[in-house]
Amino acid sequence: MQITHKDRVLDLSRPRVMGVVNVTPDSFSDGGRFFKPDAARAQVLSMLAAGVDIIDVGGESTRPGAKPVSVQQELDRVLPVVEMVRRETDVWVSVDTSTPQVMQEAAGAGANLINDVRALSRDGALEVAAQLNMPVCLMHMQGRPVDMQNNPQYDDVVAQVIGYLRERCQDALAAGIRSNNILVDPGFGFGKTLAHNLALLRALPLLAKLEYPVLVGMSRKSMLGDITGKPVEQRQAASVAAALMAALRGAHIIRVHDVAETVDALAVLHAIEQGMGEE
Ligand code: 7PJ
Repeated sequence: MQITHKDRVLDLSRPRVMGVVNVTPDSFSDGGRFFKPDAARAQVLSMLAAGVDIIDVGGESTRPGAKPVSVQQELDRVLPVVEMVRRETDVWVSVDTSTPQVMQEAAGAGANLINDVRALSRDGALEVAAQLNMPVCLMHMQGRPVDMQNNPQYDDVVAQVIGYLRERCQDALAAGIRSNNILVDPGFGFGKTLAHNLALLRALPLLAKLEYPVLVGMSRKSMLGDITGKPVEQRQAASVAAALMAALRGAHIIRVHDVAETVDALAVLHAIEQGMGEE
């Protein structure tokens, strides 16, 4: 499996690491540390040195209760970072947005992938993504960020999440998005209890049967706090464990904050599975 954009190819025959660069003042796990362009730049360069495969730039916080952001604000946050990464590196750049205008302008600034937690549900998003002809990640969310964690309920979380993603993939194809440009994501923590998240993690092999690359993001999320009892700044080990378990169950791209630790863990997994150091 692979994804391509223009002359870039990302081989997904082994799990790849997407590094989170939040350009928001209120994102829960970074607390806005990377809002300043210089800080974002340092963050990107250190992720690159650690072996990151994709840099994910986001200008809207989707944390429960986060303030809505205007299109102009999102552009002002995201574009300088996309431009900087493109100017200084050759790495894949993803833009974490649901806003068609941001998709379009980020693509113009050199982004290679659209990562939409709303699965291209905003007006015009499907059309813009189709016209840009770039890879798009379609994520499942129940409810909206403001209220999604108020008592989320499912009859069968696995069937409903996979069913939703299958429908969004069909809508994307109908809008003219090419099948080899589609990725899917169960949306850990987006309108889900711990039990829902764990059921989805166990069921990743079923999601992989849709035959689209699977992206997952559990890094530092409250599901890991629920399990370990630890605050967000002490969830690195739990995040790495979750990344490995997702990789073992067929995830192709793992979205993380702690790139160096995740790259090492995946290297160990790869060595075990491929054999390494044998005569
Ligand atoms: C995800 C994301 C995720 C994808 C965020 C956070 C919240 N994009 N953007 N999947 N989460 N595709 O990083 O904790 O799980 S923002």
